[in-house]
Amino acid sequence: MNLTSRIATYEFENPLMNASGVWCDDAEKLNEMVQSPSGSFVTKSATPNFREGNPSPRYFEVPLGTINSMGLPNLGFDFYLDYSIRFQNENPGQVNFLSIAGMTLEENLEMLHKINDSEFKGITELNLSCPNVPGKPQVGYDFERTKEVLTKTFEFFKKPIGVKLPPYFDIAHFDEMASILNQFPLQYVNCINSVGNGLYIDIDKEEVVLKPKDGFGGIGGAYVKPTALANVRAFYTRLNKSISVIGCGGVENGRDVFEHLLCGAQMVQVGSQLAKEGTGIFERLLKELKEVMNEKGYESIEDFRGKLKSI
Ligand code: IRO
Repeated sequence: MNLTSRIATYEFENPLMNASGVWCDDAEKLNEMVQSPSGSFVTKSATPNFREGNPSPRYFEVPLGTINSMGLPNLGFDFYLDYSIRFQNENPGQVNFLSIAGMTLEENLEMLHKINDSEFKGITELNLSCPNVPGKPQVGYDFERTKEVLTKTFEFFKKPIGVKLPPYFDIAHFDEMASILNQFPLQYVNCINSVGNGLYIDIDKEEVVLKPKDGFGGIGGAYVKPTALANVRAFYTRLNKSISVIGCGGVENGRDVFEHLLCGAQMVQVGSQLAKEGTGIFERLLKELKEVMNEKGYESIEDFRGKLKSI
């Protein structure tokens, strides 16, 4: 069975990856991602310098998913760039995704210049949708600002790049964002980041479960799958064919992976369930995806990718 997937000029053995932020913040976890059978991996969104992030508790697991308000804790951009260059040099022909999330436009441009001038051959992911830094709204909900960030980026940036988007909930917003994205030579868009600023509460204690922001945090897992699929489908049907879609949200089993692919995703990322289960999940998901494909008589992803039917 052929699970080959492509983004830009790169080919991956299968479409599975971690979602940025999950199992990718330090060398130990990144090494586990490299060892796993996932098709690729993405690093934790980086800022130019080390960040402690928000106070704990800042992550909480519930049966239907997770809530987090990590606040962009990371080892600093240089660590993730160096790790990625070492990975590509030690694994010829393989590349990873390098995620950046500057606190300002200037910080993003500073990191993009460093990537442009480096030996990095992989794909950059510009995170426009972190919901958890107090006082910093998600760029992806500000259409004009998004256009400005992309305009400034493509004035000089020459390497493959995609954007991580927040979920949208209105057809007018799908239309407007897609028409902006279509003006730029992006390689992909990644739908979706966590559903921002949800609230999970402990009924016995009558209190919130996270310390930052009075308990408000990004929701992931089964709660968000229909929203994730809608965003993948909406952008797949609106974007230029040169812009791929990466699907992220609510993947717990092989059927969920199949659904993202059916909506048009090229790669499928796993966040909440990877955090709960560890990198062993990739072997299970690959086995389950092959079982679904087998039942349906499909031999390669291209047999069904994007072919969701309307009624
Ligand atoms: O709080 C985080 O670090 C975080 C980020 I940058 C993001 O993009 N999405 C998320 O759910 N959490």
